[in-house]
Amino acid sequence: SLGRQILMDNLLIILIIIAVFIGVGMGLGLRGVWAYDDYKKIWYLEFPGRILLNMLKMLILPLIVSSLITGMASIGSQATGKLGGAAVLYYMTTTLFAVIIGIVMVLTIHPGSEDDKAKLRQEGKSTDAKPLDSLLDLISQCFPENLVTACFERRTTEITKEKSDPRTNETDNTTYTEILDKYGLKRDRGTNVLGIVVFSIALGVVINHLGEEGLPLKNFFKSLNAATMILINVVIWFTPIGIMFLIAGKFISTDDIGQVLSDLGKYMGTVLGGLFIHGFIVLPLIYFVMTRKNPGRFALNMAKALFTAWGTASSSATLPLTMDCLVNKNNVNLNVVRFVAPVGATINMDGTALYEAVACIFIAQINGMNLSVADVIVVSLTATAAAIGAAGVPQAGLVTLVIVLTAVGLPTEDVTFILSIDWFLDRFRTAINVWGDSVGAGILNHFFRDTFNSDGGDSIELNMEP
Ligand code: DAS
Repeated sequence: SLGRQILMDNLLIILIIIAVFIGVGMGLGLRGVWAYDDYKKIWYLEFPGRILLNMLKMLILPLIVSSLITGMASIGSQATGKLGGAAVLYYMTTTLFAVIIGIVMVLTIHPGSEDDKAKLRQEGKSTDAKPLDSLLDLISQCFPENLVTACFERRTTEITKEKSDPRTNETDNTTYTEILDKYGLKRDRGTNVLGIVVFSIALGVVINHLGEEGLPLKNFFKSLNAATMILINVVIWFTPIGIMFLIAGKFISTDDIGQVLSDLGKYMGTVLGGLFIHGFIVLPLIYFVMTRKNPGRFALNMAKALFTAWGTASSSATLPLTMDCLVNKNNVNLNVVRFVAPVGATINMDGTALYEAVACIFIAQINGMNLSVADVIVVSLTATAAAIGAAGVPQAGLVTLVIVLTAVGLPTEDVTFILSIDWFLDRFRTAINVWGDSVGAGILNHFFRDTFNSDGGDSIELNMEP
């Protein structure tokens, strides 16, 4: 049955890759027949894809909670602290590398010029969101006031802009949400994953400390984790069909691809080039230097997750596949995966950070604005923060880009210029986000696997240290 298992595993990845190609082909083919704004037809076509997304999202909550609690309850708090510290160090350095690559690329290629602005011009008035408020928003998300509502709602502090007009003395109280609404961007109102992650880690650590008394809880979440994993194994088989229809729908509903390519081709090239360098050179190099293992093999084993990330444009929805590939194909220690993958999918977004830096400087270029060295530093720091704050859902990065633009005083309505192509870039940056999480798990596994046992914590003695 091992041979059959190997065949089944490869069968799925083959099906996913075929689905991606059929989806693109079907979309391009139907473009000639259907109008791009025939939303009703496209809605029907995308239906299987939406069901896939629903099923994956449905599993996220039990998966994250049970994985984190089981992981934390099994590995002891000292080890947890070390693993957590190392993980954060990895997330921060790689995200910053990504941002630096993006900035170097966009400054050398210089994809934007002032003429572009005339070409892309649209109506709109400038409004700001305060960077400090969005940082506070990030922190308050970590501590949801109500755990139950946090499971289905991302309650956020309203970010207001108070700019009084000296002539009329009127205060403009535009909220962050209003700014987003105005440009047709939807703030993610889904699960507050960050809050759930923080709570689960805390609960898991405490369960570990409780020892004997914590055992029923530990067993409960362990069994929930096992059951969720089985459900995931069933849902995963629906991935090829879902992805195929999602992609086809997207390729039809995009208006004038040729026009977008000629207006934004250089910008797209810059983002894709940066993502390529980060994903194909920097991350593999870091992996090799740290582990002395073959990054190509490691990447091939992640293929299912990477293609799903490309197909769904959501690193949260991809999480079940990411964990599956890490544990079952790359043999990463289950307890390392249980901690690193959910946290990585929530806060570690190399692709998004790179993209935000490029997009922000591109917008500066089309506005004819020369950014000072200080501005560039502000861009890199806020792009990193904005990527951490972005949820793992489609186009979240475009939403948090508003924060980066505000930080250097660029008109936030200019996000509309790059809106038309964002769905496409989103797929690539999501794949890089997932790849970054995976490489992180692989590296941390190299250093920590002996600390943790590989069978989910059974043979580890309950840790009673203070
Ligand atoms: N699509 C996102 C992700 O899931 C984030 C983004 O929009 O950049 O990783």
